[in-house]
Amino acid sequence: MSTLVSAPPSLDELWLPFTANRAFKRAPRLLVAASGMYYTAADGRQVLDGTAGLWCVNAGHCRESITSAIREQAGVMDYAPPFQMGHPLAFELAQQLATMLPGDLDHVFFTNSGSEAVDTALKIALAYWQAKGEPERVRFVGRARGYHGVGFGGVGVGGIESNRRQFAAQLPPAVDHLPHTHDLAANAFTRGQPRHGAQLADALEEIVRTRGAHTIAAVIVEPVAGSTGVLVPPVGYLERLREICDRHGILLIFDEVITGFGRTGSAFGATKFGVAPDMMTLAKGITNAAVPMGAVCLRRGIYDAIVDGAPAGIELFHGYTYSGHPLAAAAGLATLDLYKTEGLFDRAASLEPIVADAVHSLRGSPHVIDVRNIGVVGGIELEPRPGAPGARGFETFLKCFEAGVLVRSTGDTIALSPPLIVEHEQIEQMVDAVRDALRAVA
Ligand code: PXG
Ligand code: PLP
Repeated sequence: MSTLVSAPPSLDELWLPFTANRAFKRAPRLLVAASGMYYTAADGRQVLDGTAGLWCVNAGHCRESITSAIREQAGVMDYAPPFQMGHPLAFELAQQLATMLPGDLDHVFFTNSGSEAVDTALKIALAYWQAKGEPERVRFVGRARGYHGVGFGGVGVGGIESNRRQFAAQLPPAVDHLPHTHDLAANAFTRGQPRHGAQLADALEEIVRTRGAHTIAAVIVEPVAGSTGVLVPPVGYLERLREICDRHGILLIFDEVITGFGRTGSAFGATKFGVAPDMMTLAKGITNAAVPMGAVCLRRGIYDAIVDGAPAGIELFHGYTYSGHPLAAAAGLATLDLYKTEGLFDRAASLEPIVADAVHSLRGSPHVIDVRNIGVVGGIELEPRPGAPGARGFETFLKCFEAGVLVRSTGDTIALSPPLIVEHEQIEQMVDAVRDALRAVA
């Protein structure tokens, strides 16, 4: 096999995120190029991308229109300060986004990641209630197994214990968590939305009773929980959350960092499930991951309350050096254009039954205790190996990578979330790789 790029001189200095660094450095997996549906590994092998990178390369890799937009902008203006200054592309991208957003979301605050978008949305919620004259609304409600990135705010509202444990002493204290909606006994092997579990939203009523609605600023949930193992919302669940939030005047934030930009077979999770949030966090697919970017989208009323409610001067004491970075804005505009011209969200919708058939064909394979799907997402949950949770999932990921298919393991769930340009045969190839791997792992 030809080596495209010489191995890096040393693996020692770099500390990889969310990685078992010692094991990785003993047996590194390096990617050196990408195009369309494929990565090229350092040993020259082509690897079919079953995960769109990390749920983010929704239009496929190295798309020419995005690449050239970035290249062009890099030669025109590399950077402009976003504090007390601006540049046209950021405004243009906000405006383009606003035309796509569901409900009455029509204002946009740019960040550089999903984590920053989440922390920003939480701060906006606090600022909003202060502006509205209800400064005692400071509590947040998240959900067990929720993932909202790695900022202190996002970990605080997040519900993944392993992400919280090391930092528990300093996490925001005024947070309650709803129960998660995963119910194997009632819903295993459901295609699409599970039938049972809408009533789990009623836990919010219980939190309201305990804490008082007047203390709760916002509820934040992922429409479909991705990182935690592909948890699709039960029929009626999001509607009920919306209704309870409305009844008590609580802001509802959808974290659409994964579900945004076609992943569920619709532009957003909000449009897929027909439930409009008050704020939405985006990242990943906003630039097809070619330049880091995130965003908070919100109703005009929230923006107006904070901006009009403030005395002259700065209204929100928050922002990033790279908010609305010119290269990210250029990439974002080219990306939204590509989604539109290629009809990728409609394509995702038409792929949903094909993905569903493919992943549900794994029912009956060794270790499989559940299969879940929505849009261009499949989740295959494995029975954990006794005493070694996550090991079977991770070994399945390794076997698939050896076989030339990139899948993601999160605990003992295998997640498939390919770019929305995926062909039918490639979906089969991914599922076959998982099937073969499951026969091989102990
Ligand atoms: N919210 C949600 C719902 C996410 O899925 C973030 C916030 C944080 O975004 P940043 O850009 O700060 O990473 C995410 C990120 C996985 C995986 O394999 C998922 C994410 C990131 C890395 C891996 O499930 N989601
Ligand atoms: N730390 C220091 C010392 C800084 O000066 C800044 C920004 O000016 C930051 C952190 C925040 O960096 P960013 O705006 O890229 O999030």
